[in-house]
Amino acid sequence: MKSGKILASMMAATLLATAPYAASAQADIEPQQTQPLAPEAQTPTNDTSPLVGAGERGDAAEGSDASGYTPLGPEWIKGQPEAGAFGFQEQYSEDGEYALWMHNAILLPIITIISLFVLALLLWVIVRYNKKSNPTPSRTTHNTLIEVVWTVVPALILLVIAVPSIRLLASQYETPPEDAITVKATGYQWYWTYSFPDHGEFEIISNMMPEDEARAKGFPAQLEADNRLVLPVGVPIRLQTTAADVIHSFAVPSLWFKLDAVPGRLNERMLTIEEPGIYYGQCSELCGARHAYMPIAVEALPFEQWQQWVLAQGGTLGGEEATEEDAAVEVGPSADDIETTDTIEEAIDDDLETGTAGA
Ligand SMILES: [Cu+2]
Repeated sequence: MKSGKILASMMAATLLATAPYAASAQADIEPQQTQPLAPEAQTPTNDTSPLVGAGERGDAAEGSDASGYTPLGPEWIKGQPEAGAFGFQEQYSEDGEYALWMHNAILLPIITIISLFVLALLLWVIVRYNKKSNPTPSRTTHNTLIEVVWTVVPALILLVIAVPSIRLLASQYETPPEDAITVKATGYQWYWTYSFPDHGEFEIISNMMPEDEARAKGFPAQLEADNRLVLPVGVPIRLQTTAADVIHSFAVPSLWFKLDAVPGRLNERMLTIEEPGIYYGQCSELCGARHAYMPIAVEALPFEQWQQWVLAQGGTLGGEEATEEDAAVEVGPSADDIETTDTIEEAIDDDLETGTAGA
């Protein structure tokens, strides 16, 4: 009777242990092709890429004709949940690939071996040492060798897990280089805005694309956005998150990215996307009635094409230098003024007279 109970609880524990790996697939998404794209399709250019015509998604690409930016079509979808899928989505960032490797090559084998070993031990005890087959049990209480083994072996297993785990943790906290491209994602009830402070401070408002429209265009319903977050491929991105009302969370599974967006606070993580494509995510912090309807659609483009997109949105390519120069002129006396006059106060007075200060 008792052994049956133990067995039942073990089965339950095994089921619980494997449950989190089940992907949260959306029921209404058509299974998409998972095959890697043909080599010529890996780098979309205006000549060879199967791009959607500008007119087909005019809402997502205002002024696309002049700038040459056209949103990528459904054949570029790389990161999205799939119906019936099991495990992680394919990874398109260095951290993601490493984490997936760690999960598949280290964690899963260790978990499997330990589970089978404990199961075998339990079965052995149940069969060999039950009351019927072993009526007079041994009274042994200590065995030094076994005690040393069951202390040292688990410690070594933990060590084997700790090394790649700490490496991954450190890599995820790596500070972006100074020239990384800054993007600020702000969560609202219930949509996202993306602003580019180093590129003219333009802002993209990204709402969920209506489901019928998304289906008609071949995009996954409830995951596609009317305006995507367009990012460059192969360069470090400083992705910052914040929120305007309640806590949201910016999460894109296939880019191994999840960062809470907290009102009054700026969180930051580096992201480098390896391939052009479309990667879907969702708000991952319960934020209210329409929490499920504020998807994240990331479109990764080669650097030059991303620049074209920036220009199409009214942004600038000058980066920080240009904005710093502008700021210097507006805010106060320039370095030249200070050199040719005696004091800073005088320089400010000069500027006030000529109307260049405090503009
Ligand atoms: Cu949210």
